[in-house]
Amino acid sequence: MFCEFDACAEPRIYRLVSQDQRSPRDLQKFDWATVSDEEVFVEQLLAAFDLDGAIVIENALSSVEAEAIVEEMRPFIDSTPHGLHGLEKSRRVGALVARSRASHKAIAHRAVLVLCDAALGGQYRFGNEVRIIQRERGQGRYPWRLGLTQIIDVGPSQERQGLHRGNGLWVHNFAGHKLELQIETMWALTDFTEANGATHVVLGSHRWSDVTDSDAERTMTWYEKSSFQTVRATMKAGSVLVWTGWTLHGAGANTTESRRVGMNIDYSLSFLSQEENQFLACPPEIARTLSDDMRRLIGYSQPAGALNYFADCLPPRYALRENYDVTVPGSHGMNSSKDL
Ligand SMILES: O=C(O)CCC(=O)C(=O)O
Repeated sequence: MFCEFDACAEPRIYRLVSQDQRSPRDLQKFDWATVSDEEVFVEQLLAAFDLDGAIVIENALSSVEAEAIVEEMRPFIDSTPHGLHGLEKSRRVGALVARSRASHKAIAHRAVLVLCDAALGGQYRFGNEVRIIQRERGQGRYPWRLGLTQIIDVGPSQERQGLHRGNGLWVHNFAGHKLELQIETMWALTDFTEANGATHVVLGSHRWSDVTDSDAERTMTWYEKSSFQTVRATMKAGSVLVWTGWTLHGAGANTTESRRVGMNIDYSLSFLSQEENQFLACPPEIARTLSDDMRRLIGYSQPAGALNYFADCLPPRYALRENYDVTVPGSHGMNSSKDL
C-alpha cells in the first residue's frame, strides 16, 4: 500500500540507479507443497528474500481455500465503489479478519509468519543495528503485528500502478535507518498473469542507495511511473508474493476482460501505526471470538513495556472480556495490581 494522505503528498526524490543495479533475474519461487524440511526451506527463503527483496511461495493455500476467501468477501467487494483509493477501475476492501474466517489461514500462514519474525522480529538483515531500550545494541527482538488486510480487485482496463515503496507510509523518512519496518504480501486469489495485472517488482531495490543511505542524491520520485526493469509476480491462485517495505513494486495493468483478485496482507513493527486500524476493523466484540494467536497478531496485546495499554493501564486483552465496559467503573474486575 502507498500512503495517500497530505503529509506524504509531496513527492520524495530518490536517485536514479545505474543500469547494472537493475536485475535481469526472475522472482525466486518456492513450493510450499513440497516442503519436507522446514528449517532448510526457511533458510532458502531468507537467503532469496535478502538478495532480491521479494519471493513467491507457491501452493501456500489450495485454490479451493483461495476461492473460499473470495466467496466470503464477495458481498463486501460487490458493495464497494471503484476508485476509492485513486485507481479508477479497482476496488479495495478491508477488515478481512472480521469478515472472512477463510482468510485467517493466509493471514497466519506459517511460512509468512516465520519470514516476518526473522525480518521484523530479528531484523536479520540489520541485526547489529537493533536498538531496543535498555538492551545492548543488537540484542533482543522487535515486536510486530498485522498492519493491513485488503482485497485488491483489479478490473478490466485498469492502468498500471506507479512503482512505490510501502515504507513511504510512515511520514518519517526512514531511509538510512537500517530497519525493516514492514513485510508485505499479495495472495493470488485468482490466477495472476502478465495480462491481468500481476504485480510488478523491482528485484534488489530494497538495497539501493536511496533506502540504505538517507543522504543519497535524490532525483526520482517514489511514485513516478518509471522505466525500471521489473519482474512480474505471475502465480496461480493460492500462491503468495512476499516483499519488504523497501522493495519497489506496483500493480500491473489489466488488459483482459476478467478481474484480478488479490489479497494484500501486511505486517509491521508494533511501535508504528497500523495502516489499517485493526481495532476498528475488528472491534472487541468480534476479536473476543478469535483464537489467542489471532488476537495477538492483530494487535490486542501489550507487546513491550507500556506500549499499547488502554484505560486503567490495562493490557488490551481486558477489552475482550465478556463483561468489560470501559464506561462502567470497576468492570475490569481487578482488586489489586497482582490481578493483571
Ligand atoms: O495490487 C497489487 O498488485 C499491488 C498493490 C500495491 O502495491 C499497493 O497498492 O500498494
